[in-house]
Amino acid sequence: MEVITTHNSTDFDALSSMIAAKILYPEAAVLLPSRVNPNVKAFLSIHKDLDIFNFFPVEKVDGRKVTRLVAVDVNRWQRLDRLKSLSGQKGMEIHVWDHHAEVCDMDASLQREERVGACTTLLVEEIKNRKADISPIQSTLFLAGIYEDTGSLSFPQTTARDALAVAHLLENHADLSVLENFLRPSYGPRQKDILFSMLQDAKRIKANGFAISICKMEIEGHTNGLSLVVLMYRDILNVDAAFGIFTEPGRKRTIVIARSGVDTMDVGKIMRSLGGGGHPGAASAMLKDVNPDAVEELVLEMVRGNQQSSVRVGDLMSFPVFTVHPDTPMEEAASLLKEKGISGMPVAEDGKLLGIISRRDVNKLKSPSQWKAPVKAFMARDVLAVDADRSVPAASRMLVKHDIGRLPVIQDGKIIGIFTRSDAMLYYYDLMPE
Ligand SMILES: [Mn+2]
Repeated sequence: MEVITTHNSTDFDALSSMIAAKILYPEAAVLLPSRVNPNVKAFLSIHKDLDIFNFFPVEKVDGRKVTRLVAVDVNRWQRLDRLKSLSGQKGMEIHVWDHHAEVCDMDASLQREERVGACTTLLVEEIKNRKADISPIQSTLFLAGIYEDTGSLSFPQTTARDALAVAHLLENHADLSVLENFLRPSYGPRQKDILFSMLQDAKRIKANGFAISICKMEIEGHTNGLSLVVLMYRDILNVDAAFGIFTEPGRKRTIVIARSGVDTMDVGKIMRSLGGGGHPGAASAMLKDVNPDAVEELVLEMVRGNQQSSVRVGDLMSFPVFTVHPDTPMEEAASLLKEKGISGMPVAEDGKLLGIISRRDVNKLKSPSQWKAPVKAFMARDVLAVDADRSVPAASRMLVKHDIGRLPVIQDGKIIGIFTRSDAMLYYYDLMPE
């Protein structure tokens, strides 16, 4: 048995990716997750009599008989509904079609993961390559998938490929007026109440150069359309990013919804570190048994620290820094270099950087009198240094440009640390200390 499935909380891109995958894998059974977004549910309730929406009941799937799993718009086991048990299954082939930034944890033999605006785009491209037919209703659904994930081709992650896929769907008679009715997610009195009470105690916070707002709220029971509410909240407050932390007391669940309007703040990354997922501009996470205050702290911490572009040299430098006084005799400096196993060290007086003395300078010494002479006679005086507030990429560029291994770090005219190549590596490989 072959199966096609997608992520829980199924949106239009996920649904349309499954229906498109069915064209590519005609023998496969399509499994609809149990949680489906409200607009998708509304669409399905009207179209369910159509053959293409003939879903196979998940509970009737005998896991041991699944020979191939086709996962679309998802690449992590934890986001699948009721199929996690398939994860260790021997002899089962996995195909992944996805456009998320998460690292795939499914052991796939075919992996089509590309950074396009919608997963549907990848499948429509393949359908087009194979010259397979698409009915008007399929075209309409696929268009809904691409439009939903790209904000009708307006979100920053939209690519030319999404637009070309849209063109192909319009040629195949996708119906724009049908979309009109289903793409607008539900915003009703309940959503309005939530939005208004969020606005009542709304706070703008400056963090890491971003204006953000985090709103904590208790809500009774499951509520649809919270992502739209957070989006509207962000728009009204006019902040770079907004986070809604909604706790359902009875169900002991906390849902965190994040919306960012600037490409320098990747909320997908932040939500992934909370165990959720999403895109740079729109993401969410579901947490159990957590204190909302702690979640708020965590989000704030990540906004402050996890955004690479804003890590400062002062955050990564090595310190305290070992310096020598300008009057130190060269022989003493030489043995210090040897003892510490370093190739150079800053020369400073009262914290003020005067120069750098290196092994190269030591190697130039000839007469015994030179060994007794002070460091200041031999040190290099034109020393490059970096301000503690500079960004790490800027400091790294200095290391590369001048082909040097270390830069003294200066704050208020005093040397406070040293920024080395290995500090730079730490940053680029995302090995930031927790
Ligand atoms: Mn998607």
